[in-house]
Amino acid sequence: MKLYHFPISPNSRRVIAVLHHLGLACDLHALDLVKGEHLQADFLALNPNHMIPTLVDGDFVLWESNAIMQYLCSKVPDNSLLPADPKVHADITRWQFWQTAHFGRACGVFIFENILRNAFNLGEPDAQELAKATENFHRFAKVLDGHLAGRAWLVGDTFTLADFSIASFLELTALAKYPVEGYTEIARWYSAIEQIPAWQSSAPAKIS
Ligand SMILES: N[C@@H](CCC(=O)N[C@@H](CS)C(=O)NCC(=O)O)C(=O)O
Repeated sequence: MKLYHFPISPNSRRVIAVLHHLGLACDLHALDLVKGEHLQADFLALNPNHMIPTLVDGDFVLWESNAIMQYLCSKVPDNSLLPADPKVHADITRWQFWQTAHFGRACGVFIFENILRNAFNLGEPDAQELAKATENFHRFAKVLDGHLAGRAWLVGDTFTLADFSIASFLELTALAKYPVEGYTEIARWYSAIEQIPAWQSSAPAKIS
């Protein structure tokens, strides 16, 4: 297998954490998004959205990080990241969809305004966009914090794809400046994620 990724991308990191946890061999191929390597014709043929992560497994090409994570789990029977029990499976999938549709979108505005604008020379952060994103962030962070109260992990009694999917955006908290103050359950849970060996080994070499 070959995974196209970008080292500081949260969407890439969660896929790499799954590869590490499951012990799956995969060639990691970093694309430099700043240089526009994802806009080259050979990559566009794999993913016309020009987005990483993108997985190639023989003649099968898969994009969308949460779908890739589930596909990787399907290669390892009885894994704890995505148990086969239909209700547990659906619960994990629910949190992954929630991340893509809601929490990740709120975080994405902070990433764009406070990190990418600077990296791509796109001018100062847009205060109006950040104000809307702040409202949205609180709306969904409250849901996450409330769900985590009294629970070690999002679903069941061990970490799953749900935890990796949502935690991946929180690694950028300091740089993206998410308004996380007061969300004590999220902070406690994220500290536990940071102790997971596959999470640690999937960290990009340096984020600054
Ligand atoms: N929903 C997608 C999002 C992927 C995504 O946003 N990738 C970004 C990097 S984190 C990207 O490749 N952006 C390049 C572009 O949009 O041209 C997923 O979960 O895989």
